[in-house]
Amino acid sequence: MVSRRDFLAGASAFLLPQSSRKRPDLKSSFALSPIRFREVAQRAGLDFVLQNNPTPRKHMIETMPGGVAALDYNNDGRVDIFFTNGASIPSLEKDSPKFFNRLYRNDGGMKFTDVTSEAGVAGAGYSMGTAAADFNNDGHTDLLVAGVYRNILYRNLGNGKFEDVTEKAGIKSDKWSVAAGWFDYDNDGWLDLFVVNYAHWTPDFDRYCGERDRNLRVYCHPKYFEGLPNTLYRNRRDGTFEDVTAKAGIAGHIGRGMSVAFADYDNDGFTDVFVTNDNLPNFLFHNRGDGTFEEVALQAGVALTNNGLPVASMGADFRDFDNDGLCDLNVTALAGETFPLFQNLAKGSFQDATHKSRLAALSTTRSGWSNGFFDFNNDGWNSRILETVRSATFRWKRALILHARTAAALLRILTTMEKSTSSSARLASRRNFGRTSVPARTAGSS
Ligand SMILES: [Ca+2]
Ligand SMILES: [Ca+2]
Ligand SMILES: [Ca+2]
Ligand SMILES: [Ca+2]
Repeated sequence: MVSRRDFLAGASAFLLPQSSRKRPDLKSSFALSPIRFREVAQRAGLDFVLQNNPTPRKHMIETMPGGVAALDYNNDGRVDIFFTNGASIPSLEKDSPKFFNRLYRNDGGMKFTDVTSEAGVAGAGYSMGTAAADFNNDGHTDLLVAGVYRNILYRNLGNGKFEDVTEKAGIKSDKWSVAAGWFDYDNDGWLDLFVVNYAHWTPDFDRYCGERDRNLRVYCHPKYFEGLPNTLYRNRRDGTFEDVTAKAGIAGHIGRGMSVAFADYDNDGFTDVFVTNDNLPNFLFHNRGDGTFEEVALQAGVALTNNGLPVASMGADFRDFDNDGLCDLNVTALAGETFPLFQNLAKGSFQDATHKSRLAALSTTRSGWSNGFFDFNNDGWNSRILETVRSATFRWKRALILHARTAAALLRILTTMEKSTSSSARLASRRNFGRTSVPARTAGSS
């Protein structure tokens, strides 16, 4: 492990004149094993295909799904996979099995079985994100599905089946929700629920965007959609929730939320909340520890990139990529905007390290949704995986970006990766990491 100072010296070494350049420590990089993935989804029985149901009217919701959660719903020690799915438009009903959300049971040996029907989680409505966690502390992982005017809370009954307890729990479905996450904001040992809302939209929204003369209709820019506040539910510990959005200081902040990530970035013992906003400044809700939050993204340096402009922020991960004990932030955005990396400098402030880390150059041609820091080669340093989509064609593509100990090692690895990514870096599943999946008890803090 090296300090942040050492990392910064290494990361910026190639920008410095030779005389002041530190000799990079290459030992760890030589020991790195190659990272290889094989696509096994079909063979494993993971045949889910997302039905976002694109229409000629180019409804904004069509661009937003889907979500995925990795959870062990039957407590057999094997991680199962849940996918969310779209619906018919304008009815927003799952009027065909092709629109069902899907739960795949992991049977071991890289084989999965579709158990959607028997588990009772086919769902309703146009679903977007999902978040899995044991909200009632009974040892069985429950599921929250966020969607367009339809959020669903499933209680895991412990016998392979789920019960829809949305109404009983007091979870409202009066907004277009895109994502959600579970975290314990009041440290009472019971998980509370944060729901990310996007914007006002109804199937009647029919603004024409594009060029009528050429009959070229495109999805409207987010600026035409009035944003929404997010929602915070406090767990009452009796199976019901209290909407504390206003009381906690969340309601006054209007954004176009895309995803949420949690971490105690200032190490004060209370979990804080980061929300990406589409073409609006991001939110960092600092947990005051008294049941309320203050929005501090601008002063912390994570609302905008260094050029002072908001970007189409989508996925977020809030973890410590440089192993200095402080949680950092990475965000995905559209091609030309880069995937901003905000490095935690302690005392509540971050610096935009997107260019310094070379992530700017690597990400500027890509559009990304999901992202996460993971240590793929077990060297103690988080590599980074991005699920990227070419904005023009919506063809899914994935990229791996390694974080290495020094600039020299980083450059060497990146050169190799750039050559090999397209041919050999294949993920184990079709949608391995969802931007809205929060399978951990407190996501982003590990
Ligand atoms: Ca399992
Ligand atoms: Ca439970
Ligand atoms: Ca709680
Ligand atoms: Ca905190």
